[in-house]
Amino acid sequence: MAEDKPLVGVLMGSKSDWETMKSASETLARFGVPHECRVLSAHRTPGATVEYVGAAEPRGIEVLIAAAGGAAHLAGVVAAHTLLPVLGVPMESDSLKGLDSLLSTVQMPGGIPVGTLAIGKPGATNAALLAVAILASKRPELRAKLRAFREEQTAKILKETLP
Ligand code: RP5
Repeated sequence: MAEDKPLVGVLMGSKSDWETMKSASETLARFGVPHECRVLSAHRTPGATVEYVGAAEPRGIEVLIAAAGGAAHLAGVVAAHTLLPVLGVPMESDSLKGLDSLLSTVQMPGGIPVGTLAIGKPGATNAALLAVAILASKRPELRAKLRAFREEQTAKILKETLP
């Protein structure tokens, strides 16, 4: 892409989320979208989280992805501090398999939206694809890449054979 400054910030509450969230980073990289990945927690680093989010838009970031698990407040806190679109990815948790993360990310009270994706890796991948779609609305070259990706995916499925 023409831009080289990050357009997407991928935040996660813990390094332990990276195994899942690297799918978001890999997907953004596949589309050539400049992005940055950071560990920032709503609970453990509240001040640094708010500071990062406040600086994101002035630095040119256009979409934020926020992943967290358990009592997952990160995406909501991020959304409370920015006008940028925030995509939430609930992490699978040991105790409740991510249902806790899903509900605490998706059930935002009216007024502060978080676009919440599926639990775990599919959500991480789809958050990146949705970020690409948001960025593509004013970048024709990215829209063409997204169309090619869909066509490739369709062709792959149609080629599947069963034993
Ligand atoms: C959340 O707690 C993180 O997003 C992570 O999914 C979960 C567990 O974190 P660790 O105890 O592995 O650091 O804040």
